[in-house]
This record gives sequence, C-alpha cells and structure tokens, in this order.
Amino acid sequence: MPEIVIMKEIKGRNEEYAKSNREKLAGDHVLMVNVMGAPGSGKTTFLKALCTELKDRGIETAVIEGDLYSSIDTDDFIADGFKSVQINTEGECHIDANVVRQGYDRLGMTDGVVFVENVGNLICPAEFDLGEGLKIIAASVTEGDDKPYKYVPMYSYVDAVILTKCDLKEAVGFDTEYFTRGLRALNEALVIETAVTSAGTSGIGEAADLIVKHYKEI
Ligand SMILES: Nc1nc2c(ncn2[C@@H]2O[C@H](COP(=O)(O)OP(=O)(O)OP(=O)(O)O)[C@@H](O)[C@H]2O)c(=O)[nH]1
Ligand SMILES: [Mg+2]
Repeated sequence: MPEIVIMKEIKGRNEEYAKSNREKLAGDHVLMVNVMGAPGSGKTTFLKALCTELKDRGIETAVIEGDLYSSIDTDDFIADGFKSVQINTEGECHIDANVVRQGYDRLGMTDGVVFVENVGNLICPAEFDLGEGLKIIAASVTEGDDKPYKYVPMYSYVDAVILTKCDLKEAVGFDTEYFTRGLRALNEALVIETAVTSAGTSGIGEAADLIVKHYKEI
C-alpha cells in the first residue's frame, strides 16, 4: 500500500502555495508538469511510456497521482519501478497547490521531472495553478474532435496537447483538422499524436523531446 495524502482544501490561498511551489521547484532544479484530461483519456498509459523513455535518456522522473479515492495508478507506477505518491481528494474534482506540495515533499526529489496526474476532469483542474512549469492535456481521440469548442477554459490553459489513442482515429472517425481548428481559436499549443498499445508506441519520443526542452530551460 503506497503512502496516501488526503486533501483538505484551503480555499482562497492557492496562489500563495503555487508561488511557494515555484520557488521550491526552482531551488531543487525540478520541472513540474501538470497532466490533465478527461477520465480514462490515457494519462497513466501515456505517462508510463514517457517516464520509461525519459529514464532511457538518463532523466529522473516521479509521479504525483491525484484521484478521488483509489491508489490504482500509484500502485501501477511503483510496480514499474517509478517513484510515486498518491493524493486522494475524497470527492473534490481537482487537486490544489497545497496538497501537491505535501505529495512533492514526500518524494524528496532534486534534478528531474515530476509529473502530476490530475483528477480526470476537463473543467475544475484548469482553475488551479499548482506552481508547475508546464501544463499539458492528454486528450483521447475517443472523446471526439469537438472538445476544444466545448471545454474552452481547459483548452485555453494548456501549453501542449497530447492526442492519445491515435491508433483508434479511423475507427472513431476523428477529424484532426476540425480538432486543430478549434484549438487554434484558443491558443498555439503544440499537438503531439501518440498511441501506446501492445503492438508498440508512437509519438512518445516527440513528447520526451518537449519535456527535455522545458527541463533544460529551468
Ligand atoms: N487503443 C489504445 N488504448 C489506450 C491508449 N492509451 C490508453 N489506452 C486505454 O485506455 C484506457 C484508459 O487508460 P488510462 O491510462 O488508465 O487512462 P487515465 O486517463 O489514466 O484514466 P483515469 O486515471 O482513470 O482518469 C485503458 O484501457 C488503456 O489501456 C492508446 O494509445 N491506444
Ligand atoms: Mg490514470
């Protein structure tokens, strides 16, 4: 059983905690990446492939997992040999900067990349700055190509879009041009197409390049 941090929300002080996190991360030389997306969009699957690729490139990684109740994803990362800590929000639809810090402090990390897998939700997480250096969304083709038109705050907020489950594009009739047009109306976020299946992976190298680029800039 991994260590589990239970979130007690402290309303109104998130910006103070986010600022403190930013200072702590800079001092530790750690890039924090906030990974958001709908439930089941492929966040954990993508992160496992990405952490493996970054490990092969000699970059240390760890994952802070945000979930309402379970520790399934944390158990999964630990079983694969990665550092991971669980946050349970006990019903809240997002995690905040204060609880992320509690999880981060338990990792005892310096020099590396820490990913925060946010609670599966396309609305609330976009309202909470965690003090991270990069915000990404794992958006799956199975959710449909109209999501940037509907979930405007989230798609406006992110720095990069990881389009997951691209092996299923044709099967679900995903129109990439329509999706990208909706996104471009909001921001210039990079789009990386990925697939992680038992037959192999695609796009993970490009995603790792993005992380390495930002890591080198901190
Ligand atoms: N075909 C296909 N399936 C995928 C891919 N990525 C993830 N999946 C499947 O999608 C399902 C959900 O994947 P997860 O990685 O657990 O998604 P998640 O976003 O972490 O889910 P929550 O943490 O519960 O919100 C699983 O059955 C995965 O095997 C992909 O690239 N292609
Ligand atoms: Mg997950």
